[in-house]
Amino acid sequence: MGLKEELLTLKEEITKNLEKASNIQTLEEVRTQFLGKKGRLKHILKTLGKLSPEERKEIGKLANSIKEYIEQQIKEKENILKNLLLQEKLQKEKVDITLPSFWLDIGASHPVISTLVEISEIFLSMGFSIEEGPEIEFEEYNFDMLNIPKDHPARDMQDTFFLNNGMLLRTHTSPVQIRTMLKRNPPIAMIAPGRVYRKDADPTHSPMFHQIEGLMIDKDITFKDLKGILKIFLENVFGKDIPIRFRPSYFPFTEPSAEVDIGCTVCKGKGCRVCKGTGWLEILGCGMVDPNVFKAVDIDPEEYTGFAFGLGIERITMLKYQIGDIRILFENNMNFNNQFKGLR
Ligand code: FA5
Repeated sequence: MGLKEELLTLKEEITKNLEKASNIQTLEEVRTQFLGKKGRLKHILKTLGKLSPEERKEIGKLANSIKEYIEQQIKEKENILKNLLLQEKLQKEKVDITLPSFWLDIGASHPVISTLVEISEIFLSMGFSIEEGPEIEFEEYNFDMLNIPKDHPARDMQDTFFLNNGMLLRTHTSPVQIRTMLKRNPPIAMIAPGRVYRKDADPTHSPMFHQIEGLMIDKDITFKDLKGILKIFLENVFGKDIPIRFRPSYFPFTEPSAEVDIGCTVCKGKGCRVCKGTGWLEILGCGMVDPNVFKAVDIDPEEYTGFAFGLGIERITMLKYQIGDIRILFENNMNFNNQFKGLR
């Protein structure tokens, strides 16, 4: 057989083999078998040297066109096979979007946090800003500058966790009053929500709880402003008809001081176990900023007046949802927590 016939047979053979190739692997085999370094075409071309120049030209041309043709065929087949493979993969990985999905448990805010956010939003809407202070606090800010000097009996009102370095876990959010007044000049209208700590543990007292502090200072702030702001706040949380009363009290950092009670949310004022038969529930402490506190932060008490208040968030949460024991708020019992899903 002459070289020309050999080439044409080779072309035919390859075409047949290509038709048969059913996957990328066999296609690769065909490629190396015919076009590779040791392939059949290379082998034939090696014998070209024995031919006359005219023949060599003609056969060379033919060999080249066959090579191009084969390469073209392999490429096309490769595309077809790759496409088939892709179709197969798509088919295998088909997602049935009509299948019912598994249930994703969506989280929710803890009731104490939703109360904290709710209260903060009420004060934000009245133009108060939010301030923050550290939970590890200087004794000076937690007590001294709030007009509670060392050895003053008022220090015993709040059983304190002291740290080895002389600092303490803040017993209330009132030191944020001091921090804010040191940082900014009046007028001031701020609230400070946060965690506080006391050596205290019973059904209504927890060693860690949350408070919100409030402070408003300007040139003509009076007790009337305090009453008005607290009334708006309490009506927003407990409803328009909630009875509110101010009872004289004592805090070293306010003068005069008051405690605010609301009509018992459980018995509606008739008297029950929760309000200990009085029909009233204590909800927060407040008063006009004591001139001694102003002096400690270098604000002139002749020029400025102000009010402050502090409330326990757990207490309000318990009254809002009629929870009898504070400890359940911190037990992470999902049966309890799940009842508050979707509240906010
Ligand atoms: C204070 O802490 C004052 N700093 C509040 C204040 C601020 C008065 C500004 C005047 C001006 P008192 O110790 O009463 O006050 O605490 C305030 C509220 O925190 C209480 O009404 C109560 O709701 C809550 N509370 C106190 N101790 C605990 C506790 N151990 N667990 C949960 N809540 C508590």
